[in-house]
Amino acid sequence: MAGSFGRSHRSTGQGKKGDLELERRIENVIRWNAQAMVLQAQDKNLALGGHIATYAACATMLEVLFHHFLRKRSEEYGGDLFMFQGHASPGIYARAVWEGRLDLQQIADFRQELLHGVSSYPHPRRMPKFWQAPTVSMGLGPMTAVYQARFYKYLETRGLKPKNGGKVWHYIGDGEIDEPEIYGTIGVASRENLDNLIFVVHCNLQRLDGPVRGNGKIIQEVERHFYGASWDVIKVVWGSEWDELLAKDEDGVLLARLEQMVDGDFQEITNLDGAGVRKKLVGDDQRIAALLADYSDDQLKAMRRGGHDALKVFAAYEQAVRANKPVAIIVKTVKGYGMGKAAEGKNKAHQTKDISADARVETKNRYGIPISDEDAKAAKFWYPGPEDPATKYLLEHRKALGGFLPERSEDYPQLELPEVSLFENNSRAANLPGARHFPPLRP
Ligand SMILES: Cc1ncc(C[n+]2csc(CCOP(=O)(O)OP(=O)(O)O)c2C)c(N)n1
Ligand SMILES: [Mg+2]
Repeated sequence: MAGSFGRSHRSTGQGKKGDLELERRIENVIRWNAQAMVLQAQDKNLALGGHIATYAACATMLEVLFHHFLRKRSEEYGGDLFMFQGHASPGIYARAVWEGRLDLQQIADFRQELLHGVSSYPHPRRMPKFWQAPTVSMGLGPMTAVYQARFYKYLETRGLKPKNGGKVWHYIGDGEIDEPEIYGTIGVASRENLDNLIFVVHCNLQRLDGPVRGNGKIIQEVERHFYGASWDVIKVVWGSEWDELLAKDEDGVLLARLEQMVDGDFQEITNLDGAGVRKKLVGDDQRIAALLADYSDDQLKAMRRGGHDALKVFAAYEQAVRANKPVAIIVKTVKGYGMGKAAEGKNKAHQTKDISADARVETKNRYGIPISDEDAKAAKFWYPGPEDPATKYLLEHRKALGGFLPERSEDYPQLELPEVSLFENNSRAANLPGARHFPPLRP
């Protein structure tokens, strides 16, 4: 779908219009290089591991954020904090190379830090000028995000930070959402009215070793938890292709069928061909058959989930940044989206770290990467040059949002710490009658 869309950052006059075609091209280039990074590490037979399927599923979500929403700190703006599923790091690195912030050798040595390669996950200690916040230990990131958003408010209400905005964006997997720290802390966010906090719950229906629910519906469950905790909830379930079809469904028969289907059914649908999808949707209800009659099998197969549609994702973010409460955006995707038959929607997608030579060539062609088949088999990186419209678009959009992110700055007011002697046992209270004296702590 071509056309332009976009926001004008009404509050600041920043931000640029979107071009769907160019954004798709940019995303494909980043997808290719992210995958190549993991495959090159894999091809060295060093048992380095790495993840392809997670970034493949959330690439569109992240790209819409980078092109249109994630704003860097400036004189006028408090700055956004970017926290995400750390095992999707290859996509962030692949973008940073294009932006000229990392070099090719650093990603060629992904996870080989003794060779100065980039770290596996967001480690601010390992890459102190790059990563803003650590994530990956599942559950700890979201909890930290709640308290970080609260801390920004704390600073603002005490006049220590100007009230000039700044959002905490945190992406959370649907497997991760089961970690008890998350539902244990989201109440803090609504109680403290943290309108600077956005959670994007990435529901690809799979965790490390299989379905998240299978016999239930994770998106409904997550929605109930966040509504119950008084958050705003926005769901991004279907791609634009479904709009017309669902509008025609005046009796709600198709909707009822979709509601009935559990996550295991949706996993199955991802693995069926177009005729199979039709059969599964229709069941024995001829009213649904009639609704689908105008759609070819190929069309049915190509109907996307919401998280793979930049327009739907954009619309959700646009609403979220205007909310006056914490917001959870629940986004449905397919794990391993775009990786082809080897991994897309397969229960083993998370563990897919290698891809056959033929599949590499097939992916390269599908993403429109102009390299030879031989280079594709060797998982070579490829980026457009500086004069390419895609490069210009990517850089201009970041410029309009204040600069590159993630980027960690050491430019902040330093607090002078008191001497350790302050804690010696010589306070007035310690000398009062009746005070208990403890032996000094051993170092
Ligand atoms: C506390 C903890 N336990 C286990 C892991 C290992 N681990 C990394 S990713 C992952 C599965 C993540 O599934 P999900 O949150 O659904 O993310 P997806 O990759 O599907 O987007 C696990 C178990 C971890 N990082 N942290
Ligand atoms: Mg998942």
